[in-house]
Parts: sequence; C-alpha cells; structure tokens
Amino acid sequence: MSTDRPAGKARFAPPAQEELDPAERMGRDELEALQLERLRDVVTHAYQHVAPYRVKLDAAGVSPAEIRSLDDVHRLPFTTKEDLRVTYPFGMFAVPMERIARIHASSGTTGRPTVVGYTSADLDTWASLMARSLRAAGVRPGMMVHNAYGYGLFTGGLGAHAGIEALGATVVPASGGQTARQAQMIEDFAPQVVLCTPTYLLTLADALEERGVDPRSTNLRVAVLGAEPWTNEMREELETRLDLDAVDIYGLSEVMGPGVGSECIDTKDGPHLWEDHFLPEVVDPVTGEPVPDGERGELVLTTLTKEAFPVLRYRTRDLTRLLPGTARPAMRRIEKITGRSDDMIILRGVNLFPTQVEELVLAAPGLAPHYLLELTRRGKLDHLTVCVEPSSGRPADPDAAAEAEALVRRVKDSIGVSVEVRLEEPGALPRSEGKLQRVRDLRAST
Ligand code: DLL
Repeated sequence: MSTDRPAGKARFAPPAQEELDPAERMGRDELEALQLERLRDVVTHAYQHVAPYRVKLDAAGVSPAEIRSLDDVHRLPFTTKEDLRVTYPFGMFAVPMERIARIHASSGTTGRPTVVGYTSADLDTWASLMARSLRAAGVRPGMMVHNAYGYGLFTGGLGAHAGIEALGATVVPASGGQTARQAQMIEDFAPQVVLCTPTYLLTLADALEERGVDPRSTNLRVAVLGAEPWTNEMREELETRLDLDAVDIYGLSEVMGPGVGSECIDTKDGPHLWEDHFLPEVVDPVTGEPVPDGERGELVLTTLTKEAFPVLRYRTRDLTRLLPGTARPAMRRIEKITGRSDDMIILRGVNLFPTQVEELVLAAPGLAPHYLLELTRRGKLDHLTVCVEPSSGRPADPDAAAEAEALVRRVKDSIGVSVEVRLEEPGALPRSEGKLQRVRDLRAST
C-alpha cells in the first residue's frame, strides 16, 4: 500500500533509469538466467567448502550438477538458525579465515549468537546493494545521512555506513544511544536523510520536541527504516509527525545485513528484493512446502553471490508474501512484514501478532504511538494486557481513557480475542534505543 503524505517539504525524486544498476533494468528472463547461473555456482561452492552443507545435500540425494532450473532450489534442504548455532562460531564459513575481512554476530539473547563472515568482495557487494537501496529511497551523492543504526557486531550500523559511502553521500556515524545529542546533531548538521529503526525515529521525534524543535521543521526528507516489523499506520504517523517520506528497508545478518531488499520512494509498496543476489521463496511455515507467489507464508532466502557465508534456503521466520515488481518490474517485492513466526502470541487458540495491535493503537487519536503487550497467567489461561499511553501527555486523560476502553472492543472485533487495556502514565512505557521489544512475558512469574 502506498501512502501519500500531505504537501509539505518537497519530496525526493526517484532515480532516473540511467542511474540504476544494470541488474535493476534487466527483463525477467535475463534476470532468471543470471539467477540460475549463480544458483549453480553457489550450491557448488557450498558443497565443496562447507562440510555441513555437503552432509545435508548428500543426505537429500542432491548433487550440485543436478541444479538445472530455478525450481530445483526446492530440492535443496533448508538451513535454520539452529544449523548456524550448532556450528558456532565459524563452522559454516566457506573460505579460509585469512580471507575473512569482517565478522558480525547476532545479539544471542536467545542462545548462542550466530556469527557471520564476509570476504572483501562480500563487503563490496553489500555496500553496493545498500547504496542501491538508498538510491531507491531517493538519496543521492552529496546528501548528508544521519546513520542511527547501532554500530558494532549488529549489521545495521556498519552495513548502512558502507552503503552511504559507496553512494557518495556524507555519513554521520551517529550509532544508537545519546538521543539528546543526536537530536541536536539533526538540528545543527541539517541532514536530509535519517537511517534508524522506526521506533527509534519516534524516540528522536520526542527528543526534538523536548528541545523545543518542531519535528516537522528539520531538514529531514527521507527516513530509511527497518530492522523490526512496523505497520503502514506507523509509517503514516512518522511521515506526518516529521514531514518526510518513510521507506522500508529489509535485511538480516544471516543473509547479509540491511539491504537484502528495499522500498522505492516512488511506490512505497513493500521492499523490492534485490533478486540478482538473493533467490526468494515463500513456504508454508508448518509443512515447509513452497506456496505460489501472492500467498502468505515464511520467507526463505538463498544467497546467490556470497563467498564467505553462502546460505541455502535460509528459513528467515519472517512472514510475508511475494508480489510482482512495480518500480523495478523484474524484481519481486515482499509485502510489508507482519511479524516473525516466533513473535506470534497464541491466546486462547487465536494467533495474534504485535503489529495487529499496533494498527489499532495508532488508529486511536487519543493514544500515543507507544504500546507494550504484557502476557500473564490467570489461573490456567494466558492473559494479554495492552499497555498504552495518552497522546495528550496528561495523566489519566479522560479522552485517552475512553479510547483505551474502545480499544478493548476493537481488538475483540478485528482480532477476535479478549484483552485488557491499561492506560499508563505518560512516558511510562519503554522507549526505543534500536530494536524495541514489544512483548513482556510475565507468565513464568504469575
Ligand atoms: O536487523 C538487519 C537490518 C538492519 C535490516 C538495519 C534493516 C535495517 P538482524 O539483527 O539479523 O538484522 O535481524 C533480522 O529483523 O529477520 C526481521 O525479523 C527483522 N527485520 C529486518 N528488517 C525488517 C523490516 C537486521 N524492514 C530480522 N521489516 C529479520 C520487518 C524486519 N522486520
């Protein structure tokens, strides 16, 4: 869905055809021929250099030479996060350590971290795809980009950084945290572009207001937002609050980092996947069977060009569907991600994602765009409390209390489940410093 924002600051124009990479201008047949050639190469590379892939492919009875069409990808075994964990730290690397130029790792809050590696050619590819993503968002050489994705082992900061430089823009390596100082830099340096998570942009908008700056008055024109699920309602909120275009960038460390796909500013209709480097499929999350384009399921990605860390049929756990290309006709899009299969809450038999609640909270004018889902146990049953705040900033605001009351009904009507809604004091809910945790699970202690 594309959202138009009210006329304010001039919008950035999309790149002209001649500014695009050759692959972005290919026809579908040419692109698929390239994908097939690369798929054969990557399967051969993984088979020859990564022992766990060799074992799995042998067990599945598939030899790299049998990859004759793109559909043959369905014959390859899946790779899961667990496969990466058991080979911690470097067991899935496909090149000798001397050729590894950089390492990143996931936070590992839910177990051992997953570690990924890049050769210098991989870093070049990543920078060029990140630059392509920024260009699609209307960013051009010479612009200033405030990069508030966290620097460090997380792929967001350094991945985006290299892309900004590759594009020829000016990078402000703000990283995460020190929000008051970041707001000041946005005011003083006047960047046109900001890169961060959608929830951190809300934090930045609050910090601008605290400085007495109207968030609509900055020089920011585009925000390139990702690393966590967010809804079109959140997009509208941010676009209106800051008077800019908010575009969606997708990626994950296991597959590369930010820039696996990105939205084009002219359509804002879900990230285009950069299919010259990644082969997407969507599968039924339970059976693992591929579903046709247009049907919802779990996104599965195969890297087509990575040297150090090739991944075959990686189960992302991200839920979406494949849609036809628009701004880049040959490259398919993913629908804005609704959530991850592991974020799904099953409440008395009803499946619920935090984004479904987000849509409803953001549609309630009396409520602030902050919310938290608190899971507890009452007797034998799970109980969900949606914690919200008044948008007026006034404690116990009667309008907000009425909206909170109405939210109980709206959740029941649209999601089909009974929840409690608790109106908190203004500022009581946790604010984002990067990726925001939406669910507080207190079931073990209640
Ligand atoms: O979050 C990479 C990234 C950084 C993407 C900056 C975009 C911008 P991980 O920490 O490995 O990598 O987390 C990857 O985050 O599987 C999704 O569940 C979620 N995610 C990433 N981008 C989006 C998005 C980075 N645009 C996981 N919409 C992924 C929804 C997203 N979820």
